[in-house]
Amino acid sequence: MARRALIIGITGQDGSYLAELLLELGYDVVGMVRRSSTVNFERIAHIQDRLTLVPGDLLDEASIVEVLRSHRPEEVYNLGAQSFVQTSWGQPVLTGEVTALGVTRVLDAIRMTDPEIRFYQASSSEMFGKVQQVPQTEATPFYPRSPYGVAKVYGHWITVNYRESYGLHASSGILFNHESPRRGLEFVTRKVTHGAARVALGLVDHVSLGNLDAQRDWGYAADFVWVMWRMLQQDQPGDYVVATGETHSVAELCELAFSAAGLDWRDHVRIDPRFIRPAEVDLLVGDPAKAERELGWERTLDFAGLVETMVKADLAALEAQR
Ligand code: NAP
Ligand code: F7E
Repeated sequence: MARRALIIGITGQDGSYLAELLLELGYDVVGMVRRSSTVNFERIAHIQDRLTLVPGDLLDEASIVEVLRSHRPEEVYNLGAQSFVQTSWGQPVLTGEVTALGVTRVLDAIRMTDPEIRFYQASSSEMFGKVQQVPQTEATPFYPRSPYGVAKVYGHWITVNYRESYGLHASSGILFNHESPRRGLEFVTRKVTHGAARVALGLVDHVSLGNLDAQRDWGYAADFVWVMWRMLQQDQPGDYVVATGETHSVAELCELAFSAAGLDWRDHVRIDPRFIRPAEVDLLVGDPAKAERELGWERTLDFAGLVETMVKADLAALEAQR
């Protein structure tokens, strides 16, 4: 009989890639989706008829219990979150309810319905924030710099705590930034690749950004979902840094993206203080040695290839709309 997995956050960037992967691996894939007044299944439309989509919300524990009782998954991937760092200053309590306490609601629902379920928590390099070590490893102390980062630290530690308190097979992937043509338009990579494509097509003449000096360890989202699945196939649960080991600035991102669209970024990027954050994470670069050794982690696309892929996808999509 096919194994069954539940993805919380299936409508998001990572949820859509993970759903594709698990279908390829022969799983029955159940996705928990929250109610909204309009359908937002764009990222999973191409596989929707192969998925079982069920209602539920990280703010409502009974709905999670009901999903677990009715669908009996063997693996649960919690990718659901208020995931945009900038929004977390404007909506800090909501971010805490969804991104932090939401994890406890899922873990508690697992503990009460079926403690044999294997659990994946989407932890984040934002937990390292004002970095205490370069590069960051599983042993680097956390120093989050936003309400989002603080909420993710809570989610991470409650996952460790339920593992140690109740013996759950609960793992935490400390994933560094990962991007794709399916990335939300508000995140800097997609904002820049989509912006460069729009400038190239004459739709706008510039993109407004904040801090161009911030450095990130950017990888390709489709590579990262494989490692989530690998964590749940281990005999023992654990915590893993997943990163490329390379860092690049927002300015370098702009240079590559605009050049892939045949443009010079200096002519089309403006600084707008609205996009400067109250507290910044200046530099992230991860050391993925443990994930490489124990999970066989490797990336398939380097940074330049990723940016070029995203620009080409944005150009093609915008041209198709004309
Ligand atoms: P994303 O595109 O923003 O997707 C977030 C998902 O969470 C969406 O499906 C969203 O549903 C869902 N969600 C939001 N609030 C919810 C609620 N109250 N109840 C149930 N579901 C809710 O994020 P992503 O980039 O795929 O990231 C996946 C996870 O990894 C997130 O937890 C994120 O914080 C974490 N993470 C991401 C990165 C990265 O670089 N991408 C790195 C480290 C960690 P709607 O579609 O209805 O909004
Ligand atoms: O910002 C700078 C900004 O919003 C990256 C989420 O997936 O990864 C993501 O969080 C950097 C920051 O991602 C703009 O100040 C400059 O330094 O793309 P971002 P993030 O904050 O790193 C982590 C790992 C997660 O877990 C999160 O869920 O780019 N930046 N100018 C800008 N950023 C944005 N968004 N917009 C700008 O105009």
